[in-house]
This record gives sequence, C-alpha cells and structure tokens, in this order.
Amino acid sequence: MNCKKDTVVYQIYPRSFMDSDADGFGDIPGIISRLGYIKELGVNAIWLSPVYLSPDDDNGYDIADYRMIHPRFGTMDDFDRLVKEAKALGIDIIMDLVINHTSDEHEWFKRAAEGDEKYRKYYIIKEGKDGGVPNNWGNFFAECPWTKMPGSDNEYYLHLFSKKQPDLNWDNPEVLEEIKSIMRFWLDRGVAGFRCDVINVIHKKSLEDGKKKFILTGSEHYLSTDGCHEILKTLRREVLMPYGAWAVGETVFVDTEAAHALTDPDRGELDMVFSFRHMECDQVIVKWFKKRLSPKKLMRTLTEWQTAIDWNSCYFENHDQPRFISRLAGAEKYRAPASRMMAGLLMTLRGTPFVYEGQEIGMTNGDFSSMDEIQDIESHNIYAFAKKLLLSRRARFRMIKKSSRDNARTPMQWSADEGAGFTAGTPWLKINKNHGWVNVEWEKSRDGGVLEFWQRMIAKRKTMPSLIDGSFKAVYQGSAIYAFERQADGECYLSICNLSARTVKLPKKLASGKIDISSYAAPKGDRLSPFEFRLVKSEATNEKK
Ligand code: ISL
Repeated sequence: MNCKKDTVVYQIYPRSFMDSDADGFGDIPGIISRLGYIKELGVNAIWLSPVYLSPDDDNGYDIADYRMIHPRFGTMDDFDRLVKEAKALGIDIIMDLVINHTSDEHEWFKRAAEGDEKYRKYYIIKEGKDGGVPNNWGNFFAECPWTKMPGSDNEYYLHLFSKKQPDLNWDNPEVLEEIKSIMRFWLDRGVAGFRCDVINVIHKKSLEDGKKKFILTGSEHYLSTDGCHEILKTLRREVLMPYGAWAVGETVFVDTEAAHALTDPDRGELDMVFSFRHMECDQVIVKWFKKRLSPKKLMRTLTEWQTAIDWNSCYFENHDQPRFISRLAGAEKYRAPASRMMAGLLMTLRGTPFVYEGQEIGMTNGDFSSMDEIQDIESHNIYAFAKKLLLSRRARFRMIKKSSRDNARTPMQWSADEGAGFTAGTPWLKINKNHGWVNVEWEKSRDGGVLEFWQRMIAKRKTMPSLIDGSFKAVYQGSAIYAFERQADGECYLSICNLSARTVKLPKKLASGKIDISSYAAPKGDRLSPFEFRLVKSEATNEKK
C-alpha cells in the first residue's frame, strides 16, 4: 500500500468551500486562505473534487480539459501554490480522476463528432438497432445511455451518466496512454495520488443487451471486469508506483469479494475503495426511497466490511450523499451529539478515514423549499422520471429533499454572516439557514463543541498504534450500542457508540475499563447518553490481526 496508514483525508468540494473573489463560487485561493484551518483540524491530506476546465453539466465531473484549471477556480499558478503551501504544512493533495467519461466539450469528443477516425475510437460509438438505440442498458442519471452522434442518422455514443459525459473506450490502447500521461502531468506538479471516479465501470466487455433489472440493466457487462483489473494494474505499475503515489477508487455496486480483488496488495491495483453498502441502511431498493436508518443494519454492514477487507476507506459523507447526521439523528437537539459520535466512530474504525467538508462542524442537509433551489442534474432527472411513475409533485419533492446530492453541496458555513463567511456575493447554491448557529466561528469560540471533538478524535487516530493499524474485532451489536475493539502492540481500545437518541444501559461486558474519551463532558457510569461515544482503555489480549 502506498497510502500511509496514519493518513486522515479531508474532502473539499471546491465550489462550496471558500470564495475569494465574491463570484459566489468557491475557488483555489479560497482554499489556500483556509489551509491553516485544515491544518488545525489535524488532517494530513486533501482530496480535491474536480477543478478542471468543464462546462459543469455535472459540477466538474464532466472534464473538457484534463490539464487546465477552470478559470472560475483560479489558475495553474494558484494550483501550484496550493500544492506547495499545503505540503509545507504536511498536507498532501489528492486529485479527482474522472476517466470513465470526458465532457462532450472535450477536444477528443469534438474531433470524434467531426468524423476524425482516431478520436471516434476514443469513445463507444455504435449503430442503432431495429430503429432504436444499440442496446437496452440503463443509465446512472435515469436517462437513456445512448445519444445520437452529432450529424448522424443512426450512430449513437454511450454515456452511463449525462449525455454531456460520453464514455471513453478503454479497449483502445491510445486512451490508456492519454490517461497515463495526464496522471503524470499532475504527479509531476506534486500531487500525492488520485481518487478515481466510478473506476470499476470504465471497461465494457460487451455491448450486448443486459438482463432486465429495476436499475442499471446491462451493468453485468461492465462492473469490475477483467479488463478493468488489467487497466488498474497497469496504471499502478507504470504510473503510481514510480511516484510512490496512492489511489482510492470509487466503486459502485461492489460486494466484499469484488472490493477485495480491487484492493488486494498482491494484485497491485488500488490502495482502497469507496464502497456503498453502509450508505444503504436507510434505503428501500434504490437510494431515492428512504426509510428510517437501521442502526443494526449499519453495524452489521460495518463489521462485515471491516472483517472482510484488510484495509479500506472509511467514510460517512461525501458530495454525493445526504449528510449522515440528518439521516441518523434528524432533530436539531441531537445534531451536535450525533456529530461528535460520528467523529468517534469514523476515527476508530480500521482504514483510512475521509472527512467531508462541514462534517466537522455538524452541517446538516440543505433546507431547500422547492426544485428551483436544487441544482444537481441527477436530482432534476429523477424528479422528471418520478413524474412518469405518477408520483405527485409533493411526493417527488419530498423524495428529492431527502436524497438529493445537493444536501451535502451547500456552501461551507464559516460564520453567521449573510454569506456564511463563504462568499461576499450570491452563492451558487442556497446557504443553509442554520448557519446562524452551525458555523466554524461559533465552534471556535467555545469549549466542548463539535469541531473541538473532531480535532481531538483526529489527533487520537493519528497517534495511537492500535487506531492506526490495530486489529478490529466487533464486540457488541445491539439495537443501539455498537462496540468494537482495536488492538496493537499491547495497546487495546474499546470503541463504544450509542447509535440512538435513547439513553441506554451498557451491557456488563462493556462497563469496565477506564474511559479515555467520552463525547459527553460528564459520562454517566454504565448509562450511555443519546448518541454518546466512548473510547475505553482495555486489557490487551494476544490476539493477532
Ligand atoms: O450519487 C450516487 C450514489 O449515491 C451515484 O448516482 C453517483 O453518481 C455515483 O456514485 C458516481 O459518482 C461519481 O461519478 C459521477 C458524479 O456525478 C459523482 O459526483 C461522482 O462522485 C459521474 O462522474
């Protein structure tokens, strides 16, 4: 593994982090101005969501030029300065690598559309069938995954996401060469690695019709194919290894077996993956239908993954997921306790923790009141799609409000000022009204706040051998209490989380040992307060990893 085990990553969604020039969009100089804050938080790496040139159909996940910074985010000089200043503070930069697709405004696609044979081979272009599109596949954004090539009568290009995100043809060795060179371009600028977007769908082994499914018909033809494994091996061997760089892959619809194959050090592909199973504990079939989050299911899923994969990423929030504390705790009165508990849970699981901007101050879902306030392409597509299912306008909006990706994309809340200290202009996405009391300035002005607890847990995670690389053993999974043990070098910690809004009695076997940290100022003996987290020093046994 190239990623150091004491790495804690902070994900920045640049357009929502800090705006330095009052245009309502966050930018790189804004990030640089907050490096001190990030350093104080204690993390040692930043994953930067895309800052490349893009028409922004999918907020930068549609790249028009992989070697250019979007002017809205700044210049290449700004980027170089960010890498340099971050490095001086001991913080690495991880770039987002989106290589399943480009933008349709990328030079390669424009040339393909003009009929240039070389570039037509960069994409997946196919004749339609029986007067329709080439196959029966589904699409991640609830669109048809085939769109006619500009100017053509019966030729279509494949796009698993929006029609402005044509999929690259990974059977073409020239595509591989292009991507290798792009990766080296950024590694030469000093980045430490990549977060690889939907990496397990890049290679399509066939374009045959798929077995009919409720969602993503056809996915059996492209999920974690042998071809994908080969590409990842090549990228690791030829590009990442010579630079000592690391990679985390976002992998959709993977089970532990598939994740194991992608992260097994003997195979040499990825350092770790982002899997989704634990994000599905409040889902009914698809993420758009949500029920109350089941703590039991969450515990089971976490234990299953912690046990099956030797090293993986750990996360509860990112730019695609509604805020986790809104899913788990709901009411404002539990917001702070739930956030502190999540800090404890995230920092004591085994694996590389990823903190998403705003998570460390307990930011919640956006407070959107109509579709006009939603920007996300996926949300708008689903809203339109659900109309076809005859869902009422109210039901559709309720669904979007709970599940929209924009929930996590609202601007960072730095202060109670009108622009939340994020912008002096008009923010690109509505700022949550709760920035009056959920903000960094307020957190910094008091003792015992949410931010302070995140800082404390991150520091702990980075310094204790058992939390850095110790074994994981689930000790208790009740209806509310989750407890597991981490152990290394004769050191043993018991991590105890109350995943409920109830006060619960600790079972006997968890009630002994010295409380090292509690998320409450005055822990009450064998009773766990709502969403309390405790780290308990316990007797080491001889157990091996
Ligand atoms: O949001 C999702 C899961 O809850 C998916 O629909 C999501 O699109 C999928 O996880 C892939 O995400 C990544 O690739 C997309 C981009 O829109 C996302 O922001 C990105 O994280 C296409 O590049």
